[in-house]
Amino acid sequence: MNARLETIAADELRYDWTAEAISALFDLPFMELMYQAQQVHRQHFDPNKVQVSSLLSIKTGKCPEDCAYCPQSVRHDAELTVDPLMPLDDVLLAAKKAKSQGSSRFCMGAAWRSPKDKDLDAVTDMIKGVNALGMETCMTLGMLSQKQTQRLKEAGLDYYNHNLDTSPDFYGEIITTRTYQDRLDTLAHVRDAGINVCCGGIIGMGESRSDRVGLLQQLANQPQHPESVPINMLVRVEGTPLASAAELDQLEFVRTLAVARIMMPRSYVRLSAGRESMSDETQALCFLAGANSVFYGEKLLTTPNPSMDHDMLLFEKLGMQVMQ
Ligand code: SAM
Ligand code: DTB
Ligand code: SF4
Repeated sequence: MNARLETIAADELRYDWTAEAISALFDLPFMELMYQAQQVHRQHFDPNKVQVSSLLSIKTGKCPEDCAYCPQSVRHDAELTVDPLMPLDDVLLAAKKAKSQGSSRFCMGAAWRSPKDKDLDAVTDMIKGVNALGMETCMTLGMLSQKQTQRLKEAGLDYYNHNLDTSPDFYGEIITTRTYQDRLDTLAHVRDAGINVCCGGIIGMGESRSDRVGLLQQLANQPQHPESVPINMLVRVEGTPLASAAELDQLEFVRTLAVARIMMPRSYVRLSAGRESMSDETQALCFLAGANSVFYGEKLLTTPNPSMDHDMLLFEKLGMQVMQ
């Protein structure tokens, strides 16, 4: 076993990652990095299995926040069909369909800065209804107070998605309407309520490699590693400030996934937004780097995702099976 991997194995589940140690992983020759990531991956997961979740936007657009990447911000002029909070029956219909198509987790997203208490009455009904179908539930609703996370937990919520998005240093270039600390506070409330944490970020927003290092450092040095780590490749949406961001080298994206896998060995690392513009070959490298979860279904929240037929063919070509 190579010396660096021995260190990783011995110190498994580290929460004290330094920027230097993370940079050293990024700097490894590509083949070496992939080899190490694959070895760590195989210690904890079946390398031929992929977890799939379906996404539904339950409230779309007119968000007061100014996230530079997001088509749902009221401050940008992306083309978008604005929709108020979806009725319960429509949500359950979409969840049933997702279940029949093979998804075991149903993720519901709302374009809110944070939910109001009356919004929570409606979403707790959605959680109960989706759980009753025998599916895991995930929600992403913006910032939450401690009391609100307790309500979600009591309703049976399995996962809450709240991303850090980027490094603390680069954050101010992307969002000005809420702070990094606001995000960390919400994550602490989610964790304290006993809800599984889904937390990751976006790559390709014009950040430097040291920002990618900073993001992963923040993710891995939380009191517990997030159970699920979505790594999104920026979807450049017309009308948003990042519409013409420079395209990131896809191998740098693969490296980011590999480093995330090594740093958070037991977490599900999700190859999230951005698959629509990736070749099958790039996605195969992402799985080799240790990604073992994807969003499944033609649409993310508002932007396209690969068709289910395409994904099934890809999994078949790679000999991968969907986790039940
Ligand atoms: N409004 C809530 C919030 O921001 O917490 C929940 C929904 S928000 C759309 C969920 C996540 O989607 C964001 O944190 C961001 O990481 C991701 N996202 C949004 N737009 C994206 C884009 N154009 N490309 C990649 N990821 C994106
Ligand atoms: C996450 O990290 N990625 C998903 C999910 N969490 C909610 C959202 C991706 C959104 C991409 C842009 C859109 O479709 O609006
Ligand atoms: Fe609103 Fe979430 Fe989009 Fe930011 S990412 S503008 S908070 S919907």
